Amino acid sequence: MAQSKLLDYQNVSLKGTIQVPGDKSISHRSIMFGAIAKGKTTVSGFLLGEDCLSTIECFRKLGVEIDVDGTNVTINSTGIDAWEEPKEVLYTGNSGTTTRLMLGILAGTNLHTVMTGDASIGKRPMRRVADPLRLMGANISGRANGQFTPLAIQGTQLKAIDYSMPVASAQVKSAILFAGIRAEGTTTVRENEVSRDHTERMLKQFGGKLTVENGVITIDGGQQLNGTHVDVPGDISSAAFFLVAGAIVPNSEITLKNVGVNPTRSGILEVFEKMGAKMTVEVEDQHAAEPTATIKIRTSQLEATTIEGDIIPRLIDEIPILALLATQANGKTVIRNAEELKVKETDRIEAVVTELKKLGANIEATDDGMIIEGPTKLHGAHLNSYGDHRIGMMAAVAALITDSSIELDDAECIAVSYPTFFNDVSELI
Ligand code: SPQ
Repeated sequence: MAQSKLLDYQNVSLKGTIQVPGDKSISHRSIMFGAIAKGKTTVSGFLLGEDCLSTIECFRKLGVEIDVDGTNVTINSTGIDAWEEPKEVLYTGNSGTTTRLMLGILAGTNLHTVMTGDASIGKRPMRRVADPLRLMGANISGRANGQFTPLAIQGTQLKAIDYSMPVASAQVKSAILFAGIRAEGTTTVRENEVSRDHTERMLKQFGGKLTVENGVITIDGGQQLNGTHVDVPGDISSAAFFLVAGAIVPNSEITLKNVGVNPTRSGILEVFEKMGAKMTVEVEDQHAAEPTATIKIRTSQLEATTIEGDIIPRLIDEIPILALLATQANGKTVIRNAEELKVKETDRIEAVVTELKKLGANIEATDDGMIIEGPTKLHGAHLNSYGDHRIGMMAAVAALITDSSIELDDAECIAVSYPTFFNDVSELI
């Protein structure tokens, strides 16, 4: 039975410097590429969140040697053809990224594998990945014709496809690109809206080739990848909670170091600018595989805004915390075109609206987003995380500005992406 956590932070201000943990998306991919490549891969700044540890466990079951020493990880692999057929089910925990990307990887092996995850994963749609992979010749079966886990994959020789993405999803795109590495011919993926491009960037780090032009990605099959070093930057999706906290908690001034600011992820910074946040972004190395920055944020007077269109995939995971931010902004904030939120760890439109209403926020759900009218003084309440790390952290940041404490059910789920979250909160108080 999940325990509740009392979040009692009255009259606090936040001051100081922190470095948020490694990027979740990049950490997953470092293990996947390291396991596919031949030779030794070293990773620094790896995220020790539950999701990324699930990825490591899956590859260990495939016979890949992976050593974890703090946030340094070493992968020794003799390449994908040397993986062993696992005797056990591969358990992907709460991680959509692990489940979907591994589907693309496993489809082109010569192995039979079965994958399953937790209750939340069991409800998340998998046909968005299984269907294009089937067009490549993949053998995938599962509940509701492959829509839900458990999924069984009989690996086979895949063939290239030309695929136009029906939704903006880095997971779908990445699964097809991973499959494309093993397929016969040249695979093309067409994106209408740009989604995070960590897979494309990292493939090149491992010596692979692909082209990206006007939203069209092409990759040749039969490529051999070689082990390398991956430096994982801090996760902007984790930094987002402290960016919002710094902007809405009175008398605060926070510095966040080494935050990944890949333009396909940094939509939140554009929203902060539009809302008038007192923020500076100092980019460290624009030409690194993944650019990083030091971001400073101070308590700010905020104006409402509209968040819609092609910025949505570049800040999709930040919408729960942006909704909290909007409760403190002057005017009506409208979030549109974000229906993808309904198929995350939980229905994040419903969860955000229900929980922020309990605190007294003026917020309504729409079909593809929400409308928030601010500013409102928030009060304490008993909240639910729904087992979703991002809802849990939104509740914890809200507790920094409520007039009395918040009791949060299932706060442990925060360890999925940010196991040291409460230490960092304490560090700044
Ligand atoms: O891995 P998971 O559970 O899907 O994690 C989430 C998150 O909030 O951490 C989504 F719930 O992030 C996804 C993100 O929303 C991670 C991701 C990736 O690493 O490729 C891509 C996005 O999902 P999608 O469905 O848009 O491709």
